[in-house]
Amino acid sequence: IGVLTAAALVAAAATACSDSGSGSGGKIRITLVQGMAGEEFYETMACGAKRQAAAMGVDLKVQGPQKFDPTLQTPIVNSVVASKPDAMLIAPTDTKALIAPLKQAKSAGIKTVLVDTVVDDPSIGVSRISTDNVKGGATAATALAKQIGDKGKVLVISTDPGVSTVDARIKGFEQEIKASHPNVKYIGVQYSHNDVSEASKIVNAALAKDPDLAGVFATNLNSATGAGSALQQAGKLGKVKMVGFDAGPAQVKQLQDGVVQALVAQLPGDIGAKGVQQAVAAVKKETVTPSIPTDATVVTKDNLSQPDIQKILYKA
Ligand code: T6T
Repeated sequence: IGVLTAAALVAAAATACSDSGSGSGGKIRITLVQGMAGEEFYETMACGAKRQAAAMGVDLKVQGPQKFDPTLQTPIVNSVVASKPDAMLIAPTDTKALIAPLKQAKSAGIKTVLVDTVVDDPSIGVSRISTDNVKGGATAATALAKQIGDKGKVLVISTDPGVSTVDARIKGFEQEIKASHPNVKYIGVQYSHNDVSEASKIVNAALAKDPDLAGVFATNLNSATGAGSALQQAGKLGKVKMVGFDAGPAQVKQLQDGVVQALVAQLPGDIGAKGVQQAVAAVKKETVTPSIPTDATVVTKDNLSQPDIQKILYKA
């Protein structure tokens, strides 16, 4: 069995991110509903899920809204429910708005695994797989405090309230600053609606209001892209330090260019792969793990070239 499994994994790796969704013929059918299509975190997650699905002989489809928006994600969930897969992996875009559609999925007998984000209803999701985002936010706070010499004003740029992951990162960040960095002043969070140019505008306005701003924590990819470009355009590189969550190609470039000093990289590919494993276990009525934490790693200019770090950077 060991030899067969290894061979299957090699074959799966060779298929990289190709779809395993053709001709289901008796296979277990799973759909992954991303938080947003075409975004590096969720595309890397899809890659991990596809590889695992190929290795397990599962039929996997991937869908996602064009924006990280519950009003766009809900109709996708409804149509997935109508297509009656055996299981669904989903990153819900809002802790409340997605409860009703996911209850429909449950009533239809579809096993649901929450990947990355969650909803405010513990009865939803046979398994929940994500980074420990509170801890990740605290890690970001420690890294930013170090960069600013443990003193000065810090601002957080997030997406929208009601997104479980980024809310948890803000919580962890705030708790850590308050608990261990008395000379760092947390001046609050502002929301960009996950829009790059909105994140830029917020940082520009913050620089005008607080010219002595010392640091910025950007809680996800688009927040970091926008915040970083505002700092760059304002000529604040090196003066205002930044830590970002996630490690897409734009963030890695920002790190190389000195726009951002540290990234907290998640393991979206692992989240996707583990999601498929849990979904298959649920469908087969095998043991399911209700909660699976995945790792987060701090990436800096100093460790960027290490092979173990290169391996975890998100795919373009
Ligand atoms: O940070 C990830 C994800 O964990 C979060 O839930 C939403 O934003 C990202 O997809 C990155 O943009």
